Amino acid sequence: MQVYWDLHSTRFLVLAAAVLVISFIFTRIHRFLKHRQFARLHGCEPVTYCNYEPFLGLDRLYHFIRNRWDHNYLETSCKFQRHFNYTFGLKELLNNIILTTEPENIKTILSINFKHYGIGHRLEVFEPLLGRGIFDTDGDQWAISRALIRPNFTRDQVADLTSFEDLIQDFFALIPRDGQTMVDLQPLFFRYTMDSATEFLFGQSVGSLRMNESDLGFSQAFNYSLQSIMVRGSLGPFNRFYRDRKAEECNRICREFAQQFVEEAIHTVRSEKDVDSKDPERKRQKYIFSHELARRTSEKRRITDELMNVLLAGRDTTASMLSNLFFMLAKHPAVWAKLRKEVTSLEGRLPTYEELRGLKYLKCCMNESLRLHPVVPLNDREALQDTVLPVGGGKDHLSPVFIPKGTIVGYNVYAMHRRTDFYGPDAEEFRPERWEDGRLQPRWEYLPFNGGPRICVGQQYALTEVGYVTTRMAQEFETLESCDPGPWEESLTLTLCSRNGTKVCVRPA
Ligand code: HEM
Ligand SMILES: *[C@@H]1O[C@H](CO)[C@@H](O)[C@H](O)[C@H]1NC(C)=O
Ligand SMILES: *[C@@H]1O[C@H](CO)[C@@H](O)[C@H](O)[C@H]1NC(C)=O
Ligand SMILES: *[C@@H]1O[C@H](CO)[C@@H](O)[C@H](O)[C@H]1NC(C)=O
Ligand SMILES: *[C@@H]1O[C@H](CO)[C@@H](O)[C@H](O)[C@H]1NC(C)=O
Ligand SMILES: *[C@@H]1O[C@H](CO)[C@@H](O)[C@H](O)[C@H]1NC(C)=O
Ligand SMILES: CC(=O)N[C@H]1CO[C@H](CO)[C@@H](O)[C@@H]1O
Repeated sequence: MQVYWDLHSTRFLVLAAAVLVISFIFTRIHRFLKHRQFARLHGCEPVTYCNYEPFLGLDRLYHFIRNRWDHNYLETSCKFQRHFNYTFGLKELLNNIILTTEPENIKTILSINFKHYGIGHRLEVFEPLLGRGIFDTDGDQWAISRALIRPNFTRDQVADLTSFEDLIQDFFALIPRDGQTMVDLQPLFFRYTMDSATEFLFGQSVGSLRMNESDLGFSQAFNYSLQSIMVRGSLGPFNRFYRDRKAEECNRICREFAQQFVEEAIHTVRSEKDVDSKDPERKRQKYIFSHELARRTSEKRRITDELMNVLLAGRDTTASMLSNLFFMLAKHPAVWAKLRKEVTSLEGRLPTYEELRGLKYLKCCMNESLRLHPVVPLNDREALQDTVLPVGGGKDHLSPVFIPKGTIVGYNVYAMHRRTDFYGPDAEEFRPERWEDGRLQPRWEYLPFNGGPRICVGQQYALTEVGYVTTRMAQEFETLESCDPGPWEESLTLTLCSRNGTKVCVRPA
């Protein structure tokens, strides 16, 4: 009896296993044929893979880690992109990744076939700090966030320069003026943008420029939370095994800090309603983002999430741009002199929004900074369905490329901004003049703020802030000298900034 049973169950198991294996093979074959048919239909040709070791791609993985370590990851990526004619495949552990620097492909990902791609892989990493909002969700949820936020970045709110000026005074107070003492502007820019962002979003600045470095509570917690996001992001699929208690604590501090302003906003907006009905001619008050959100939803969690999302998207980016720009300005005295000459048109007055927009050379410098050092240098999307990129396949790299569902497609803005076929043989040089007289009118080959439906909502805000700080610096300081003997080096965290900070000496006018 016993023997009969054993035989019977063994037979059953073997049979079950066989069915499983066969169905697995069958689905694989089915998928392969389906893919091949789809690829043929669209005239796709395979891309070149850059790995020598074709199974797990360990050779490339090793090089990437090493380049990160040597702080020349982006520089190396340019050579690589050029060598592989700007579109190629990469095997990384069990994933197939497609990397591209081709404007036509990027336009397809971000605009033409926008719906074929998502950022689902981002949510997992960002959610503990951000919750779910505009920056880390997809599909309908993202569209709702975008509609909630978008209308409130109009000219009127961006054009209010008084809070930028208040902070400039705090900022100037921290800069030694003898022309000899070295100051690192980079941490000051990070404090400046933290103060301006919290003022704009919460209605009250955290005042980090006025504090001693030892009590930058919120800023430090936020800083640590971002670092932890970066570590988790770089672990890929293994990130769920990563536990960082200090980061959890910092996330809690940041969110509770924001929550207190959300309570206040909801309260203010409620009491406003009572007043409003009596006084329809309510005079225009200072613009506060959290109040604007509270007028449109009373869900506290939603407001908190959106505030954290916009803070993350807007703060480090703007500070990084300032530190990259000033690193290069300090290395190019002639450019600084030309900027100073341009702002003399203000005759020492504070600029208005219109006057700021009229400073042409300033705009050239900002464009050039974002070209050479795009603050978001690398980005990616995940294919949500089988789809096609227009170029990069085949021997001539000109055929369409098949992108199966689930593939990560990475695009390299840094390398694209340095392509000599778009920007000429001096593409590696900082030369704002190349933008003068509208000579360059790039489209998808220039992408500091992304493009398509997910284009940066804070672009005008950021350019106004950076333009304002630069103009005021140019009015205030005659000389701006670099105290850094070396060239600019990359520091690649969530954003791209100068590894050695922005060390300068300044002398007042
Ligand atoms: C120099 C400064 C800035 C740069 C270079 C920059 C760049 C970018 C880029 C490249 C994206 C696209 C990210 C992606 O989809 O993967 C983005 C999105 C975004 N940016 Fe900016 N940004 C800057 C400043 C700001 C500021 C100041 C704000 C807000 C006050 C802001 C708010 C946002 C938001 C909310 C998104 C998400 C939009 C969406 O996904 O629909 N950004 N930004
Ligand atoms: C890139 O294109 C050029 C010119 O079309 C060709 O000579 C070269 O072999 C290509 N490189 C690769 C890696 O295929
Ligand atoms: C900052 O520190 C100095 C001495 O280190 C102290 O005199 C000053 O009161 C502190 N300021 C604040 C705002 O804590
Ligand atoms: C934020 O983190 C960076 C990178 O870890 C560190 O260098 C910097 O000093 C930190 N800034 C503050 C204000 O804590
Ligand atoms: C800066 O770049 C933008 C975006 O490509 C372009 O439209 C604008 O004309 C440029 N500004 C100048 C002064 O060249
Ligand atoms: C960074 O700045 C310090 C201080 O000015 C300088 O001694 C050092 O050489 C710089 N490092 C690089 C790589 O330029
Ligand atoms: C100040 C301001 O422009 N607020 C706007 C925010 O968005 C909503 C919805 O479009 C508008 O009604 C507000 O006027």
